[in-house]
Amino acid sequence: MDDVSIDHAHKPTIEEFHAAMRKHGVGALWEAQAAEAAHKRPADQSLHWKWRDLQTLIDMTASVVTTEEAERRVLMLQNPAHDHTGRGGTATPNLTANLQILMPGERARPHRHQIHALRFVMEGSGATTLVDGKKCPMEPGDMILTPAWTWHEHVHEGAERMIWFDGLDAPFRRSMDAADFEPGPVHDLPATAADAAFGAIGLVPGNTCDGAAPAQDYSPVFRYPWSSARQALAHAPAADDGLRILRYVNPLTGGSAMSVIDCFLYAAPPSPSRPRRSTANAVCVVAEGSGRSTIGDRTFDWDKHDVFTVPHGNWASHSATVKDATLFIMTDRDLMARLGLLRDEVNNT
Ligand code: GTQ
Repeated sequence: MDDVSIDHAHKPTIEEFHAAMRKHGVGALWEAQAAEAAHKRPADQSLHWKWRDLQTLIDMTASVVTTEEAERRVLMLQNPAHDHTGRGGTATPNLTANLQILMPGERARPHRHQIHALRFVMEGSGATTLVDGKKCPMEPGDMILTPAWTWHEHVHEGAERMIWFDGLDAPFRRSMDAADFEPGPVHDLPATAADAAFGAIGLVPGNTCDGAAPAQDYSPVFRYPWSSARQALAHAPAADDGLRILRYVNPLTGGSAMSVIDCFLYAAPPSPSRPRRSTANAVCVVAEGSGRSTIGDRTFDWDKHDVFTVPHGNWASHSATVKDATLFIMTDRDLMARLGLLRDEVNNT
């Protein structure tokens, strides 16, 4: 049978082919591959924000804008390589790393979003984060969850300027077009269990022991106090390279404290830890002390409150230059694990 739709006598020019493809919303894979190769950027490298430099900006921020004007006074740590939305880039492909500043007497009004967030307190005392109505005091080193669709607000009735690290899975949620937002006022507060009900080692409240799966994909505990975390870290067993690790978990499941975002504390050993690498991405906040890291082909020294990234695929090794050098590490390991994309390697040579 003759194919009447094709004029075999006329050989289309490449321009005609491109025009026809454009008209019908079609592209040619071999041309896209060539274009992609030309745009290929080098593997993501570690970025390092020194606290000294951040402090200068924090000082300026607190003078130029109020929480009334800014709603939330937040500075974003940016890697322009991950700018897919015109916002200037995010620290890692799936997770943002921000700093939030709250002055005495200020408050950040309640809202909720389909984005998981966490706070790691860096400086100051006396503020409270309310998470679905639960009061979470904010003391240095405390880690506080504000899981997706929980109402959260920050209130500061203390006397010192507060600075905390904000980690959010916003880039991932935005790439899925699933980052809904609702401003306050707060309504329909769900029932929550007091964090204190989980305060005994190895015990959880009874209504979750009847075999029913937890309804939420996040921990019912919202505040992980520094005072107990650092004590536990001091007693944690060391790996053969001296590294001691704690993981922030959901006590009902033993898994990641929230879906997507999986957090750890590392006590860095005196000599460099074995290089590890992963398909997951990490942001490190220096919680205590000073040390040195080699990430990919970069080696740098860090001090308290510095922030640096360990982009996926980079070999990373850490050492302490003073005793008790501790890193708070936020990763997208749970996202990668859920998708079957998590691969870890340790260099044992
Ligand atoms: O505290 O709710 O760093 O909504 C970015 C967006 C913090 C917050 C950020 C937010 C918040």
